[in-house]
Order: sequence, then C-alpha cells, then structure tokens
Amino acid sequence: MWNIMRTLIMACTLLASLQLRAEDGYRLWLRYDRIDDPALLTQYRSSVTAMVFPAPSPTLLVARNELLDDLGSMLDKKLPIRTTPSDNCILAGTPSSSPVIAQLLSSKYPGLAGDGYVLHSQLVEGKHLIIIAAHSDIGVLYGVFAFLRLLQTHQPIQNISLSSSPLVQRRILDHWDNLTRTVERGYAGASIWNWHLLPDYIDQRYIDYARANASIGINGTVLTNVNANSLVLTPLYLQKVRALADVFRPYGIRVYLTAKFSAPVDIGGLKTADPLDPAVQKWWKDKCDEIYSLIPDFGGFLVKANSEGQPGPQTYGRTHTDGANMFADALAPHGGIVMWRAFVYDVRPQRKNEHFDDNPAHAEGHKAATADAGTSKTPVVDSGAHNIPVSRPSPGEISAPDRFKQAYAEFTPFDGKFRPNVLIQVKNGPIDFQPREPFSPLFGAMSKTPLMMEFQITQEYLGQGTHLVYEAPLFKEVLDADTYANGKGSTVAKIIDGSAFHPGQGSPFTTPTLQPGISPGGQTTADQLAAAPLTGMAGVSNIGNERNWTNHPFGQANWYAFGRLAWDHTLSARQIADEWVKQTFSNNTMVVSAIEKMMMASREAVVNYMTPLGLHHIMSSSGHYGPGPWLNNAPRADWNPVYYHRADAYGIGFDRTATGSNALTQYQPQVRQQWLDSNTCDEKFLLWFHHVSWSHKMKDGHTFWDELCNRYQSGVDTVKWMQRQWKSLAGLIDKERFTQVSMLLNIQEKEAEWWRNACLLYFQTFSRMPIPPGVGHTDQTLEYYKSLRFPYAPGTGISL
Ligand code: GCW
Repeated sequence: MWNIMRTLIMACTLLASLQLRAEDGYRLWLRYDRIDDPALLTQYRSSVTAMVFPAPSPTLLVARNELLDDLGSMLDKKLPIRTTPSDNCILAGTPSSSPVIAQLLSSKYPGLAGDGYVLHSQLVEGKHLIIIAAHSDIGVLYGVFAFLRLLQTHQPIQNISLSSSPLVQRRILDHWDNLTRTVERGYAGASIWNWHLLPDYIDQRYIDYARANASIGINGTVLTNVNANSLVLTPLYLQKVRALADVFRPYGIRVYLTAKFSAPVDIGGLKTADPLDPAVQKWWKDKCDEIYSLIPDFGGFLVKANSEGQPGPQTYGRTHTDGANMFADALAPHGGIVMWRAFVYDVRPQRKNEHFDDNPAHAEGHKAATADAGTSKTPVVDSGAHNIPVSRPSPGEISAPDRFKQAYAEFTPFDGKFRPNVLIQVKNGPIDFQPREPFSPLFGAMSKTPLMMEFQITQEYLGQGTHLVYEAPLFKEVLDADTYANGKGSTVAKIIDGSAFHPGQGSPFTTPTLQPGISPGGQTTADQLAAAPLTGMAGVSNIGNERNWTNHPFGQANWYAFGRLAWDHTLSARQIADEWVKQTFSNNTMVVSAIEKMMMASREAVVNYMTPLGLHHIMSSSGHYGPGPWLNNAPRADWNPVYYHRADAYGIGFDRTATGSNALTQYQPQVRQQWLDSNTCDEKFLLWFHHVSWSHKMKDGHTFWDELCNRYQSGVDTVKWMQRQWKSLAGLIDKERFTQVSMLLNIQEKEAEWWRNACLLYFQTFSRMPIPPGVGHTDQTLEYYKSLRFPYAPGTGISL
C-alpha cells in the first residue's frame, strides 16, 4: 500500500513539474505544449489523424512544417502526411493545389479575398476533413496559425466554419534600432539585429521573430530607427538587410528601411539633398534600383523628416510633398511605398542625440546646441540645414505655439497631393504616445490622403520595461473614436482601413506572393491603388535581445495585441487578452480570469498614477523615466512639462479652446462640440483642452483638486490589487515567470507611489489645498523628488 502511495505521489509530482516546467518566455505565445486536458486531447487526436498538405513553395513548406511540429507536440503524436485525404484528415492549401479547396472557396466563401483564410470542416466522399484554405500561400500560413490557436485555446474543432481576412494591408513593426544595436526607447536589451555578424550568421531568433509575427498577421518590418543612419543604405549594409529579407520572405514579411533625407550628401558625395534637384532624384532612383536588385520584394522607406532635427525637404525650402513624392517616384517602378511621418515639430537641426535628454544638468547635446547653434564647426546633420539658435527660456517664460497643432498645420494643405504609393504615418495622438491622448486631429482632416496609424508598443511613457500595462484598451480607444470626417461613424479605424471614404475597403487585400524570382512589379500599380488605396498600421516595437524578447513578460501581450488589431481592429481588447493568456500561460480558468482582469485594469491604472484627467507630458527628462512635472528649463518650450500642465494659483490644464490655443478647431464640429465646454467635456480629456480651477466641480461632486488626488490614489490601489491577484496564482504559473512578474509588480507599486507623491506634492504648491483623506502621504519632500537623477536610464539609444 505504502509503495503504491509513494509511486502515486511521485507520479503526481512529476506530472506537476512537467506541466509547470521552467519557462523563460522565449517561446512567446507559440508554446504548443501537450494538451493538458485528457478528454480534450483524446477528442483532438481522433479529429486529426493525418494531413494532406502539398508544399510547392517556401511559404507552404514553412506552413506545413509549423502545422506538423506544433500539432505533433500538442497531440503528442506525429501525424502522417498523405497525398490523398483519409478520414479525419487536414486538407491544407490553395485552389490551385486542390479542387476541393477551389470548390469550397468559390461556393461557400466567395467573399474571401487577399490573404484571408478559411477553416472549415466538411464531409468529402464520406471522409471528415478539416480544410485550411486560402487564395494565397501566405493566407494558408495564417490559416495554419489560426487553426493551431484553436487548439491552444481549447476550442472545439469538430464543426468549424470560419473565415478571416486582414482589414489593413500593411501591418508593420517599426524598430527604432540603431546600427550599433542600441534601441531608442527600447527596454528589452540590445537590438535583435546583429549587424556585425550579418549576413553570414543567421540567428535562430530571426526565424522565431518571423514565426511570431506571421502567427498574428504582421507582414512588414522596418529594421532601423527613424532617427536614421545613412550607412544602412551602403552596399555593405544592404547585403545584411538582404540576408534578413531572405529569412523573412517565406513568412510573408517584407523588409523596409528608414531613409535619411541627407543620404545623398552623407554617403552619395552630392552637395545637396534638395528633392527637386535632378541629381538627387537620380541618386535615389539608382539607390532603389540597387536595393531591388538585391531584395525584389523590398517594402519601401519610412521617413522622419524635419522633425527633432532630422533633415528633410524644408531644409531646402521644399515641402513634405516634394520630399515624399521624390521617394515615391523612385520606388514606384518596383512597387515600393513611402511611409512619411507626420510627427513633425521643430525645423531646427539637432545635434546628434540631442533630443534624448532635455535636462541641462546632463545634456551635453543641448548645451552645445544652445551655446553655439549656427556657429558649430562640427557639421550638424546636413550641410544645407538651417541653423536656428534656440535660447533656454528662463523659468516663467515658457510660451510657444501649441505643438498639438503643428502636424495638422503642416500636412492638411497637402491633402490629395501625395503620390498613390505614399502613406502618411500619423501617431495616434497629437503629442507623443502619452498614457492617454485624444486621437490626432489629422485622422479627421485628410480625406484624400491615405493615413497610416502609428502606435507605440514599446512603453516609453507607460512604465518602460517594468510596468504591467496592457495596451489593447489604449489602441481600441483610439481606433473606435469617431472623427466624423465623413459623417457619424467615421471612426479612426475606418479612416485607417480606408472604408470611411472608400466603401468596400476595409476588407481584404492581396499581398502579392513573396517568392523569390517573382517580379514584385505588380505590387502597387497605379490601377490597384486607384481601386484600393494603401492602408496600414505600424507599431513601434518593444522587442530586444532579452531572452523573453520584451523584458516584461506582459510586454509580449502588447506585441501580440498590436498584430491582432492590425489584422482585425474589430476584435475586442478582452478577446485578445483571453487568447493571449491561454496561449502564453494556461487555460486554467482561475489563471485566465485573474490575469485578464489585471490586464484589462492596467491601462487605466497607469493613466491614473501618471497622468489622470488629461494631464500629459509631465515625465522627467532623464530618459522619460519617472515624474518631472516641475521641469521648466529645457531649451525648447514644448519639451517642458510646465508648458503642458500650466499649473498656477488658479488651476491647471492647457486651454485649447478659443480662449487658448484653439487647437480644438482642428477637429470636426461634432468632435469639437463634445470637448468644448469644461463642464461637459469627457473628464478623461479635461486637461487636454481646459485650464480649470482647483475647485472646479467634477461630475461626482468633488473639487478638481480632490478628484486629482483620488485618481492618483486609485492608480496606486489598482497596482496593489494587481499584486494580490497575481499572488493568488501561486502554484498555477511556472515559478520563473511567477517570480519575475511578482518582482516587476513590486517595482510598479513603488513607482506608482513615486508618481503620486511627486506629482501631488508639486501640484499642491499651486492649489494650496489639503490632500483629502484616504490618499497616501509621503514623508519625503518635493525637493527630494526633484533631486532624483537617472543618468543611465535605458532606452536613450545613444550613438546612432
Ligand atoms: O516619442 C518621441 C521619442 C523619440 C522618438 C520620437 C519620434 C525616434 O522620445 O525618441 O524618436 O518621438 O517618434 O520620432
């Protein structure tokens, strides 16, 4: 008896340890562990016993191997590959590989287009088949991942009948990675691109990166930082880029590069980079020919021009259209596109890295720029650039035109004037990826120009590498906002997918097959573009070479959510969280429910403990890490937190109504109306648009000051609640990730309190009102918080 007991105990321990084996996070959501529910495992095993999966192309080959390997490990059984279907068999492919598939797509899914896929169970000649079908090879790979997801999330697979197609065409990760392997605003180690060892050394990570992206439908990657380095366009580096493109191609991922506007001068030996100069135009045309000879499916360029010191057409007295169209013309013969960023402010050229750190105490770049701008012996960024001296404002002298308004002012005059292969890439909000921003007014103002969304996945302003903040609610809030650009219901999502102005768009497109040897010339022909203008969504990547890719295990959820929403913006944040948790942690209902609740509460928490009620841009200068609402001595007015919150003895907030900067006029009347009056304005945006008194009456009857204090406290409380939720999962999550997240939540708690204390102490010097009961106090002084410095905060990405 004792022996039996002992064996049983040993078996149970072994089982438990097998199920909760060490997880270093490398596998992301692609874990494919053996199905741990015995009944379900039996059911899945009997529904899938073999597969018919012809693989005449590299994409179909990776799709087949993925299915074979992952089903093999989830079912703990190797499936045979057959040439003709047997009972309970998977049949995968395109219409050209199977008449059954051809028939299915034309009869039951006539609307399926582009890279969409179908998962469908059907009885064919008395045999039960599960069909994974698409018109394109890459669609089949997407279908494979979707099918695998069904099993990973323990869904029934017996009677499936579903189809899904991407709603935007270009679903892209933007890496702010430098050739030195530092990553601007990266908090997960060094760049995953090992430029030094490329092209000869292919890191397994590149392949896993491609798999992960393909599994969520991402189909492009911009390898380099928008604060660009021309060197990447030299032959030495293009060989390296080519090696990466070759790895990504079977996964349907196209490579893009950032183009530095001054490249013809930097590396081409020209005297100017003026976009209207024929020699410059020829230089870019030749450069594109060279790139396409190496990478026939090269996606195109992302350009940051005339912003934060980057050179651009304005440097030569030219316009955004002159600049963007020059690239467009060079790329068009090859089917390439230009993503031209609308994040513009400041035409003054900056010194290298100047914008990384605006604290004069340790910002050498600023010192130099303010001291000798215009007289510098060291060339700045561009030989033809203007040098506009900037003098540091004395405290109290902060004023400048509203930066909120600049992108609109610079771009709307050119609506309809860009070539069809240009997308204007617009950040989600008017300032800069704050925890909460109203949507950028540009989304409602350029009906004749395709606009591409730029989200920031990396958490520059959301707790960086250590805070658990699930971003899907932020993304959704923006996507679902109504711009009224073409009447009610013109949501930002519909502007992005093209359907607001082009009915019928927002549904499927074909990404041309990315096979070597096939001319990509037809990718974006004028005809195609006229019929279906370009659409896209970009996310600034949070990936680095940390073993688990994103440093915070929950950073993976943001990468995942971005991809899923770029594919289908109608998915809900909760639905995406649900899939992700099940794939990444477990299907255990306690785990799923606790983690989902934490994730769904986390974004509002960060807004509350950092920037409640419409506060924005009040972070410290040291790498944007921590609070710094008191900062008032950066060399540009609009780098100063005091410029944004404008606290004074009367109240706080940026008046953007007619009595202030009047930025509200950049929105359609219906939108303007909803934010115009400080008494009716949605309180979450209040200080974005109004300067309200400290005793302003809030909807719940509190004074503004009390409400502000309560919000800061509620942010902290939510983090403490998250800690408790997480603790309740002890034993249900593998030890490694459990401990990691526990430690990170402790940091988050400390930092949430830091934000609360520092901000309230500071704002109290204006409000002169007491902190209400229930709101945490600190023994520290405001001077203490002001004295904190973080000279080596990560993410500054120095040395381009
Ligand atoms: O968010 C700000 C960042 C900069 C970044 C810039 C941009 C790449 O602080 O680091 O530069 O925006 O988006 O261009």
